[in-house]
Parts: sequence; C-alpha cells; structure tokens
Amino acid sequence: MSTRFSHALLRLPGENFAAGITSSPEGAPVLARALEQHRRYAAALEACGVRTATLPADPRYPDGTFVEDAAIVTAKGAIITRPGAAARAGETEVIAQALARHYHHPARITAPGTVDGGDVCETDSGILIGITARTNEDGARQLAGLLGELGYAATLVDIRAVPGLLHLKTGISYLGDGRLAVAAGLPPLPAFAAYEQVTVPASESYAANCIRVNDRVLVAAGYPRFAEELARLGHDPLPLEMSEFRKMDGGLSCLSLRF
Ligand code: CIR
Repeated sequence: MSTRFSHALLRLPGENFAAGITSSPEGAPVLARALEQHRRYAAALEACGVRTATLPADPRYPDGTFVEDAAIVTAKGAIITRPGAAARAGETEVIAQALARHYHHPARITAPGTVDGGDVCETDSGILIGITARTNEDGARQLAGLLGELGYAATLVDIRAVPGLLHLKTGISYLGDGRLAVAAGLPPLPAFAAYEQVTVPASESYAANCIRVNDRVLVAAGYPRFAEELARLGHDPLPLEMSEFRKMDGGLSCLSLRF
C-alpha cells in the first residue's frame, strides 16, 4: 500500500541551507527554526508509527535535506535518481549508501535522463511521473521502464506548461483510498481522471504537498480550509509548521523517503 510505511530516511538541513536553490521571495530561512521544524517533522513520523533515521548535513549540498529527490522507494524496490539540478547531482551517493540496508542493488537513472523524486507520486493503482524542468522525458521513460520491471504501471504527466510547479507533487498528493489532493490552478489532466479529486484552494496551494502516513495526513500548518476539508472527508490531519522549508521551495514530502 502506498500510504503505509514503517521506515523513513531524513537528512538534517546544514549551516548553508540558505544557499540552496529557491524561487521564493520570502527571504532566507533561519537555520535554528528549520532544525526545530525538522525535529518536529521527524517526531510526527514517529508518532505515526514510522521509524526514522536522520543523516547528517553535508555542506557540499545545501539542498540535501530534500532527500525525496534522490531516490524512488517502493515496496518492491528502489531506484536512485539523477537529479535535474546540476548542483544536486552528488546528493544521491549518501542516500544510496543509506538505502543499501533496505534495498539490494537499486537501479539507477542514467544520462541523459534526469529525475527528481518530487515528480513521482505513487498511488494504489500506479505511479504518476511528472515531466518538468527537473525530470526530463528521457528520465521519465527510464523510470517508467524500471518501475514496470518491478510490476508498477507508470503514467507520464507532462506539466511543463503549468506555471508555478517545481515538481508534480508541488501540486498533487495521494491521500489514499483512490483520492488525490489537487491544487486549484492545475488544468484537468487526464492522468488524474480516475481519482476522486480534493481541490486545494488557490490561496492555500502550498498545502497541496501533503503526505498520507498510515492513519494520519501530515499537512503544512496555516492552511485551515484544506485541513478542514480533509477532516470533513474523514482524514486525520496533523499540521506541521513548514515556514523555513517553504522559503527554499520545499514541502512536506521532500523531507523524507518513506518506505
Ligand atoms: C530545489 O530547488 O531543488 C530545492 N530547493 C527544493 C526541492 C524540493 N523538493 C521536492 O519538492 N521534492
């Protein structure tokens, strides 16, 4: 099941976290606050029944805390990505080493393909792969082939023309039970048609990146309409302050690899 997890891998933000890539006008993140938010995030996963392991920061990779982009982890196997931002390419090595305890011989995306894990959304009926400025067509096709070998049906979703989306999961999240949270600004894409869609109001679009973890849904704090809608639908939202990661274009899903 794509919403049930027993383990998660995280990596601390480092001293130069503010030197990462961002398009946000919100200013530089405050490291002490980011560390506190990260600590609470790990505690929330633990409270959901997930055993977390947290890697130290590496000053070579200011965006390294966004571990989700470095690998695709599923119940049947893992794939090490080839991140689309050149400055992030080396982040995969420590992630591959850390995952080796859990996955034997994970496959790898190879040049000229690029894939960021933030573009990969696993649901109970398949895996959606966004084609974006980070995940190119070659990478998406390689990944679909590798996932096919593992037994997953993959669907490519080209969202390059949709403004404001860094990754596919910037705009959608799988909530379980055939339900997707979808940011209001997204066009009605055929790949989403088979799912029940919960629209995230345009004024709360950051909250579209949320994560169903076992019996809870981790959501960014400060987006009350979406949290209320989740509760109305029978979900159990767990709000987490994300202000410092939002300043670096990161969301809840980016901060962990869950398996
Ligand atoms: C970047 O631009 O690569 C980072 N500053 C943010 C990555 C966020 N990752 C994600 O959404 N999966």
